[in-house]
Amino acid sequence: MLYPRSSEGRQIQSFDGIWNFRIDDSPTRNEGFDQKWYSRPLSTTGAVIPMAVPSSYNDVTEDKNIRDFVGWAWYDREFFVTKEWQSRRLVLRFDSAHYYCIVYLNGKEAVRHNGGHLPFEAEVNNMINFDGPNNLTVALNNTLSPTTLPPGTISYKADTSKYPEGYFVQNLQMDFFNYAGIHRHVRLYTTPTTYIDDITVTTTVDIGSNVAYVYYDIQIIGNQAVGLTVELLDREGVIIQGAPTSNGTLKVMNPTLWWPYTMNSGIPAYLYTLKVMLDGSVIDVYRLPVGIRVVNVTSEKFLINNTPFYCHGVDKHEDSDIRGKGLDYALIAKDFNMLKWLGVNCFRTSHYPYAEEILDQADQQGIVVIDESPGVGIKSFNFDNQDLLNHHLEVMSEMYRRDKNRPSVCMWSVANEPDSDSANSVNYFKSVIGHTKQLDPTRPVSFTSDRDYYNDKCVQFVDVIMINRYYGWYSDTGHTEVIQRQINTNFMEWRKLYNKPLLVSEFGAGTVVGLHMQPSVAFTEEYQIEVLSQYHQAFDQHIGQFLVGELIWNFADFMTAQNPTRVVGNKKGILTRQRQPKAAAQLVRKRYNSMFNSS
Ligand code: BDP
Repeated sequence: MLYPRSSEGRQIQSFDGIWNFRIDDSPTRNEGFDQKWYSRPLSTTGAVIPMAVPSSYNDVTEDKNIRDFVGWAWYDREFFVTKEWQSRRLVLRFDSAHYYCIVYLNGKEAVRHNGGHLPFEAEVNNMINFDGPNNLTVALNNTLSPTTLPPGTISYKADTSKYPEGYFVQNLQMDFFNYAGIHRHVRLYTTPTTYIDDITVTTTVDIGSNVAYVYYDIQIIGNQAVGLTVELLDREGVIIQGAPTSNGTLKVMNPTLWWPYTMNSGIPAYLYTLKVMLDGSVIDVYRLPVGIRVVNVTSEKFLINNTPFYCHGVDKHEDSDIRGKGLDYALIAKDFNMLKWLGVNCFRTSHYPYAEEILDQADQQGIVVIDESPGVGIKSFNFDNQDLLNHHLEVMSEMYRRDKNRPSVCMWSVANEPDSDSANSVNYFKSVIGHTKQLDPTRPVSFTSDRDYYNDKCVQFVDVIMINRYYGWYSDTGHTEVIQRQINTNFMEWRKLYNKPLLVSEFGAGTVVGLHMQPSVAFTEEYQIEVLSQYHQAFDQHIGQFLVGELIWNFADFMTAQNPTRVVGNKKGILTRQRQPKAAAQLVRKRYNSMFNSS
């Protein structure tokens, strides 16, 4: 699915702004559908409040019922469309809405989508009113169930001596707040009626002879007889290569490769543009950024353009004050500034695919991305659920379709910490990893395991072993002196069984900013420094061998559900939730900046 970009043939209208909003907390929790709230302005159905789009709705108001709401939330707004667009194809696109979403336009269903982190769109020409206002209504349900990703359950509390009638709680199987809302942009965009529907680009590089090949495949919908031209432009807009066919190979002599910004091997993050034109540019034009690079994995190394890449990275979350998981350009810019300040060259989109605007920055700034699906917290009781597996396969297809052309995306992670030691996990992961490899033979595939070398049954399917380890935190709390020994032992044991590179995809310690103690105690800034230093010393013994990276849990503090082990959220950030450094950030900054050019 192509990201909406304006061009000579395409225009965009944004629906970002303040919408009307209400939750359906009626006794049936279904009043909205029973009374057809979508058939009239939401403000005529009862009290509405202003709500920002994009944003999570949870932290925008002072109302606990809204913050903790589980069920259907409703949004609507009015918009107009110029008559000049009458002859164009009109597409309504949601970049993401969490979780299950039904969209109505002027009272009729336009599209529905299952899944909280990926875009969906619909052609809406027949539904638009060009002679007056249009009403756009969204019904959004954030309930996590055994067939959602992440999965969750609802427990009904039947004992009326303890709980009121109909009382229920949502049990999350993941460690982050289940923020809900229209999280990313909503847009109406135009294309011509014969249009470029999809572009797939892969690249290979022959380093020895300094030649690259750009393979492209273009889907056109409409008049297939239309003339098509493809041009590859360099950064200055100079045409490097061209072709008149919808699929083929462009040979690039002396290519400028896409490199992570820390690799001293050329211009960082160089992007070409693939310009696709239908009938000259009279009908449709689309410009796709293209980075020429190749990713390979050997038994010991993670190679970008045949050069070993060591990931000095962090795990992240889409999370901040007030807006929750809502897209915010200031936050994106700040996060990338802090990533660069820390010297980070890689992050994992823990635990769901991030906004396209975030990946744009990774492409443009040369930061490697491990693109993770929302398959977090899959338990043994989930694996036999065929509907969940089908949904997971569908989500991988949607992720691939959205992110396949991004040079920054160098590996797929299909899940985080599943019960990969249970017997029924094997078929599940064989299927999900197999499906992902079939979609994309050009990138390695993995998942993060918190199980061990002796009981994990699914690491056999991955290209790079990713392990999450909390020595000195969840085990031997307070004992940083055992971390190096435990890491070394564990590494060697994985190595004995598998001849694959290893990446530590999580390690860290909870730290409340401003808490100090000498000697250190868990949750103080001193303790976080001690924990990270011990891991660093252990890692240093294996860099250059089979260890291909380290990802600190976490870039910044983030919100979770309320829980006695969480102090207003998870505090393992090396930055606060407001992106200010804790003391450990200085340690990481020093280490990561000293690793430049060697990775
Ligand atoms: C890991 C999870 C991550 C948690 C982290 C923690 O992958 O989502 O936030 O532990 O407990 O197991 O801090």
